[in-house]
Amino acid sequence: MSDDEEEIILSELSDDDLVAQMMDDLYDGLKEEIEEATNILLERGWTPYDILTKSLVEGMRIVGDDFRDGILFVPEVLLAANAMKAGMTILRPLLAETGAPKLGIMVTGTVKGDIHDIGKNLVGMMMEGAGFDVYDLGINTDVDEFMEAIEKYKPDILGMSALLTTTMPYMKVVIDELKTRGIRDNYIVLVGGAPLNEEFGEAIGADAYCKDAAIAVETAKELITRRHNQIAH
Ligand code: B12
Repeated sequence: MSDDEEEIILSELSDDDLVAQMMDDLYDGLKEEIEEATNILLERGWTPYDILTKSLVEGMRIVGDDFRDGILFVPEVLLAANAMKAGMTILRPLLAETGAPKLGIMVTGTVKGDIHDIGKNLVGMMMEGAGFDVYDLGINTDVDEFMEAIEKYKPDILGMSALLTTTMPYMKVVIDELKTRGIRDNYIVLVGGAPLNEEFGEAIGADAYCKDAAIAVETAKELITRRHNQIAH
């Protein structure tokens, strides 16, 4: 830092300036600053959800645009992702703490060949907050791992994430295996990830494509209720 450059004291910034600063800090991969700012916003009464969506997710969107445009490269994006995860680590227990009644069980994973996990983790956090038990199989999950987890955890919902156009077809491999085993209809299959869309979800035989974590929660609740009603009749 040069002498004439003032050190920024995060706690002295207004909410708007702090959120703008968080986006800069996320862009620069400054993990500690993201942690500090996340805690400051919490102290100021922000909800974990608002902090997630208005600063962290929005910040990552900007990183994504510049990655796409060749302004940022993998090492920088990795640092940004780590900073984002640090913020998410603080928010996760708070989101899960809502005391919502238990709604069901979800098994989730990023499909084989794909190591992107921020979106999947975010969906998992929000689902936990809404009252689901979430078993996360992590990244690079193959069809056998999905099948084993389904047998073990007996979920209501199977969630799959893919961020690459080259890995999204693998979701169909998993759904086809469920069909082969004759158990497809035992599960609600939700899929998500930036390159997907509704048509793709339909084409591979998923129950729903969800654009973001909030929609994932809404859709999960709706489909679970519908399923319970069907069973009751
Ligand atoms: C961060 C990032 C990385 C990080 C990942 C770190 C991590 N731990 O996840 C690193 C640097 C490792 C990385 C690596 C690569 N990446 Co990358 N990466 C991104 C970036 C910038 C952001 C993704 C992200 O986290 N977004 C924030 C989260 C919150 O959003 P989200 O993932 O979309 O999730 C939301 C929804 O989609 C949905 N959702 C997601 N999953 C699920 C699951 C379910 C069940 C449901 C219901 C909903 C849901 O809800 C989420 C929350 O709201 C994207 C750009 C973009 N526009 O997506 C590129 C991007 C995905 N990467 C890309 C590429 C090319 C790569 C690499 C191949 C680069 C390389 N040359 O090595 C490698 C791939 C490695 C591999 N085999 O997977 C491309 C993909 C292009 C394509 N068409 O396939 C993108 C689009 C960038 C670009 N425009 O070029 N990447």
